[in-house]
Amino acid sequence: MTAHLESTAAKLLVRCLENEGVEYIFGIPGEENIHFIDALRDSSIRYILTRHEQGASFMADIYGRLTGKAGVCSATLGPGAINLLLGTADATTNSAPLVAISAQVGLNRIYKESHQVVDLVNMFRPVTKWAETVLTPEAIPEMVRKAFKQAQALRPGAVYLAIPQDIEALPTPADVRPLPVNLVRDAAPSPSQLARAVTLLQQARAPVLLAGHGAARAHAQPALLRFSERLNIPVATTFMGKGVFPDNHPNALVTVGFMRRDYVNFGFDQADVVLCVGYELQEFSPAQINPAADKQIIHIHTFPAEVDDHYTLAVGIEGDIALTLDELAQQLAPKSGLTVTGQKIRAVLQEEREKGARDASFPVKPQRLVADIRTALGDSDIVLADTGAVKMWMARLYPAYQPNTCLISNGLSTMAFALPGAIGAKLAYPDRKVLAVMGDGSFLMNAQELETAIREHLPFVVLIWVDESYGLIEWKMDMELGRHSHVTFTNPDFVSFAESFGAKGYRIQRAEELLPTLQRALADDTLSIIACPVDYTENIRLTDKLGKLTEPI
Ligand SMILES: Cc1ncc(C[n+]2csc(CCOP(=O)(O)OP(=O)(O)O)c2C)c(N)n1
Repeated sequence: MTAHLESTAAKLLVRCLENEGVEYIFGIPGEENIHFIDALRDSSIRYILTRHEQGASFMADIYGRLTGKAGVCSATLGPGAINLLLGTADATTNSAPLVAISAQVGLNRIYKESHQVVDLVNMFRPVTKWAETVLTPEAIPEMVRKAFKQAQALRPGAVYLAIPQDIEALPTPADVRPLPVNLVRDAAPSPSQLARAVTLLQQARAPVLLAGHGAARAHAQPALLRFSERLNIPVATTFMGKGVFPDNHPNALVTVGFMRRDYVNFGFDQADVVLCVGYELQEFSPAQINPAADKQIIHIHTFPAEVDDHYTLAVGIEGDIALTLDELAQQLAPKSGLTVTGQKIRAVLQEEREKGARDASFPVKPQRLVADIRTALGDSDIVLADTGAVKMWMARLYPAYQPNTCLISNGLSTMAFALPGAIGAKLAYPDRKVLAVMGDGSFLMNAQELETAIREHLPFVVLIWVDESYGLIEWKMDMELGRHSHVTFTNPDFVSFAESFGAKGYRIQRAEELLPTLQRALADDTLSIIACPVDYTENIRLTDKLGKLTEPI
C-alpha cells in the first residue's frame, strides 16, 4: 500500500501536465500506461475516453488549434500509438499545437525483438517538431516543459513523448518538480526591413494582401482591419485564414485556394505587390497566386518563409504580425482600394451565393447547403468543414466573419477530422454552436466518436452531405479522365444509425426542410445527425464554368 502513496514517474508526469494548464487528455488506456491513467484520478485534468486513438488525436488537434494551448492525446504503445499518427501529422501540417504521449515497452527490452516493439520515436519524428523517449523519471519536468514550449512556440506543431512501461512506475524523489512556464513572445519587426517594405508599398500600383492561417493564430483581425481600412488595400484569405478578415467587409477579396482558378485569382493577376501575412506554403502552392513568378512579395510572419520558386521575396519581415501591420500602416498613404475587377469578383460570388440560396431543387445543391449553414450559424459559431468536395464548396462560398470559425484542414487535407474535431471544439468553446460538415465517406471513417460525444454530453450537429461516393475523387476523375470508377458505396440508414447511439437523426427530403432542421438541431441540447442528399452534378458544372474564364471578369 505504501508503494501506492509514494510519488512515481506517472504522478510526476501528471503534475507536469497540470502545471502546463492542461484541461483535457483524449485517449485510450493500455496495459503499459495504467499508472499514468490511474494517476489522473486525483488530477484536475479530465481524461476523455475515446473510441479510437485517431479520434483522440483529432480532438487534441482541434482543441489546440482553437485555444493555442497544446491539445494532449494519449495511447498505449505499438498499435495505440500508431493510431495517434494521423491527427498528430494533421496538427504539424496545420500548425496546431499538440502533445502526443504514448507508452513504450520497457527499457529492459526495447533494444531487442520483443512483443509489440515498434520504433515509435522514429515513426513520429517526420510528423512532429520533436519526438523523444523519457529515459529516466528525473527528466520528466524538463521534457514536458520542452514538449509544450516546442508545440506552442512560434510556428506551433505536434511533439511526441514515449514513456517506457518500466519508467512510469518508478518511484521519484519528492524534490523533482515541474518547471515554471514561460511564454515565448514574438519579437518586434526590424526597422530596416519595415523601411524596405514601405518603399516597395509606396511604389505599388495595385497591392493585395493575402491573410493566412498564421494571421488567424496571431489574433491579427483588428490589425488587419486597421491596415486595410487606413491604406485601402484589398484582403483575400486562404482556406485556413477564413474569417480573419470579415468576408462582408468592403475591402474583402474573398477566399483563395480552390483546386482550379477561381474568380479571386483575377484579383491576384492584377496585383503587382502581394503582402502575404501569416501565409504558410503548406496551405496551397504560391503558384496559385503568382503563376508567372513575377509578383513582388512581402512576407510578414513570425518565422522566415519557406523557399519556393513562386515565392521569391522582395522583403521578409519576421516578428509580431499586428505590430508589423500597424507600423507599416502609419508610414504609408492610402491606395486606390478594390479595383473594378475586385468589385466584380465580389459581385459574381455574391450572385452565385444568392442564386444557390434560392434553389429549391432536390437533392440539395451544394450552394444551397452552404447558404443554409450560414443562415443557421451565428458569427462566432464554429463549423468544421471536412475534406472532400464538401470542403471545396464551403471554402469558396461560406462567408466567415471571425477567425477560426470555419475550420478546414488544408495542410494535410485529411478526411474524417471534423466529427472528433467537433468534440475538441465544443470543449474549447462550450458556449458556441458547433457544426461538423462532412461527406458520407468521411463520416463513417470516425463515426465511432458519436459514442464519446453522447457519453460526454456534448451537444453539436453533424451534417452529412450524402452522395454515396468519395465525391471529390469522382469529381477529379471526371475532370481529368472523363470517367470514374471505384469511388461509389452504399450507406447505413443514418437516422437509425444516429438513434442507435442515443443521438437524434434527421433525413432531409426536400430542400426547404434543411434550414429549419439545422436550426432545430443546433438549438437542441443533444447530439444530432442530419443526412442531406447533395446534388454533386454541380461539381463538374463549376469547374467547367471556371475553366472557361480566361478574361478578367
Ligand atoms: C484519410 C484520407 N484518405 C483519403 C483521402 C483522399 N480523399 C480526399 S477527399 C476524398 C473523398 C471524400 O469523400 P466524402 O467524405 O464522401 O466527401 P465528398 O467528396 O463526397 O464531399 C478522398 C478519398 C484523404 N484526403 N484523407
